[in-house]
Amino acid sequence: MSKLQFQPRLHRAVMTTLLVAMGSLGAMGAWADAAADLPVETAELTAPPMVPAPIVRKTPAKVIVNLTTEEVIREITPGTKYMFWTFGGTVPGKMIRVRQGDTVELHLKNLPTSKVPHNIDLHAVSGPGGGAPQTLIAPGKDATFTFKALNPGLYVYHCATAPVAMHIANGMYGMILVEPEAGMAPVDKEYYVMQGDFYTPGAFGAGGLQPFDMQRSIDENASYILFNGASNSLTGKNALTANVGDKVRLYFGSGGPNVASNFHVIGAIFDKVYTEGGLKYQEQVQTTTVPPGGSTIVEFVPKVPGNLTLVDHALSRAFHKGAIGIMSVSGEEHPEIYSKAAAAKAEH
Ligand SMILES: [Cu+2]
Repeated sequence: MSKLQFQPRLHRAVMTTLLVAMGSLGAMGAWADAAADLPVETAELTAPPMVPAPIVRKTPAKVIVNLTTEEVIREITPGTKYMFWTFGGTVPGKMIRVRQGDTVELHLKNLPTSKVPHNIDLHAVSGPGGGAPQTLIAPGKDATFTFKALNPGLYVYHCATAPVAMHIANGMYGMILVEPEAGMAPVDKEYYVMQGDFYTPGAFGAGGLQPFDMQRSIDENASYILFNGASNSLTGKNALTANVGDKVRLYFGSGGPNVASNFHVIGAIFDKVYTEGGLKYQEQVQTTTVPPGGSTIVEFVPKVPGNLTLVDHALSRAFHKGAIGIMSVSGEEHPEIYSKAAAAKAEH
């Protein structure tokens, strides 16, 4: 009788062994069943510097992400054009926001106007290639794969088609934010910025339509180092905006392919830096390093009105290769914090 009592457990053990033996097929079947019960929603994707709205859901969902790969000619700096390869037509590509525990069904379509195949490797994926093998598609084709967003954090995604460094150098990167289950603290302003290095035969601002220069990429001798794919993407009418006292959060990534960023905002101190895009933060930071294929989340509060300046603090990059952006801050003066009057008095 005692043996009979053990039978159900034995049965479960055999079943478990069978499932393991069946490998990914069995596991995927069970997972697909579980995912089938989830509510389905389509992800809001945003072009930089905008960020998808925070997730208010408290439970997992199946999230459909529709991305395209597009090859577009656009100004890299006023007067000079470049053939960018993109996710969704922008550099960086569209930002994705999901919640830890979500099942993501990613649809990638390579537009018929493309000249070459593309795919996607998302660093938020646990699995070989991050989705790249499943999504390698010729122009005019599409592909789908599914992954579970197991780990919270801010993750880079990029094209992983050979030559990979060339696809990335042409602008094929973006970011996916996986919010922790508990959500993220609300802030007043969120922006999406990525740094990337670009390689052309002509020097910065040489004019015309500049092609990709493979040798300069191999030599890591960038002609342009840019925020959001153009020297003026965050300046003039494109400047970021905030008000005095706003809690500002920047989702900042480095697409590379080769150059790490030394990210700094002139005129502000980061209250928090979620180092390398993870969950732990450092406080009171002036400059943070972001490796290619890595990210950071920084938070700060502008204290007085005026322009804050985003730079790679390897400053030749900011002032000679384009890695510069502006955040225009509006609001009341606070002379007890920063006094312009003191300078004016000194002149008298
Ligand atoms: Cu590509």
